[in-house]
Amino acid sequence: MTLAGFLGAAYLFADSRGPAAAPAPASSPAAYHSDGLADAYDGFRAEALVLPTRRGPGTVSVRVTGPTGTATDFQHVHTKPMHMYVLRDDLSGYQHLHPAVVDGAWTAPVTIADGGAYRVYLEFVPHGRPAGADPTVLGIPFVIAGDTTMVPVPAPRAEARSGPYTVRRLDGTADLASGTPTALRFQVLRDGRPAVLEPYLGAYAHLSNFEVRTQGLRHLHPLPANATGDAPADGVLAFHAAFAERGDKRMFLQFRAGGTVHQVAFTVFTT
Ligand SMILES: [Cu+2]
Repeated sequence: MTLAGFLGAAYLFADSRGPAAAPAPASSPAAYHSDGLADAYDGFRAEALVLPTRRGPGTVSVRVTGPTGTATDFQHVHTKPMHMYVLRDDLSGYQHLHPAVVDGAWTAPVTIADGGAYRVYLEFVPHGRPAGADPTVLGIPFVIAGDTTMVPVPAPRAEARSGPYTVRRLDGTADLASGTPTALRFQVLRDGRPAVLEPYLGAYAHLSNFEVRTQGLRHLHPLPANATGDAPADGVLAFHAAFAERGDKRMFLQFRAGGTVHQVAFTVFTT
């Protein structure tokens, strides 16, 4: 399905706050964005060789083919040629993996804790695209049989915690406007003071944003904290955000501090 087709279809569904009022903004012809809801996009196709089938330790192995055949190398973005995510359809169980190429397929160990319907997302920027271009995101669903404890998507909250760190969304639980570029800012605190952030995968923060209704992925680009590339002294991580769709988003934010990678999640509604 094309992106335009997908967006049009998505508007047929009601969300928790009633029908959508405005059409989606037209996507730029220069954008390469895709959302992981299809296994093929823009000449690239993902074919699963191995997917988890039961709870516990398993393997994901996916072959990607492109215009010139099997694709085993991409531009390095945040120091990696491929970013892989695993998520259940209730937006729980988020995992961020970095697969290695084994026998021509992107392969990573993964542990699945509970039954249910999952999706693996493959995010990459093919060679030849301009620097900073949007990634291609392909996705493949898989099912883990057995009991499933569904987790409701949490309501918007202004704070989340990981270990000794508190992350505050600086505009609290405010709704955002879809179709309007904006900035999302989070401040990482420890004992009430700005945390000392450490680079992780070549940046100070990584944020994956999923549409709750569809599970479509959009990786948000961090805004530079300052001209020097030093860690932000105020502990603030800022992201450029421009959402096409109305509805709840679930955002997974990763940062590194105290020698450990931390992960928190926020729910944000866009009107
Ligand atoms: Cu990654």
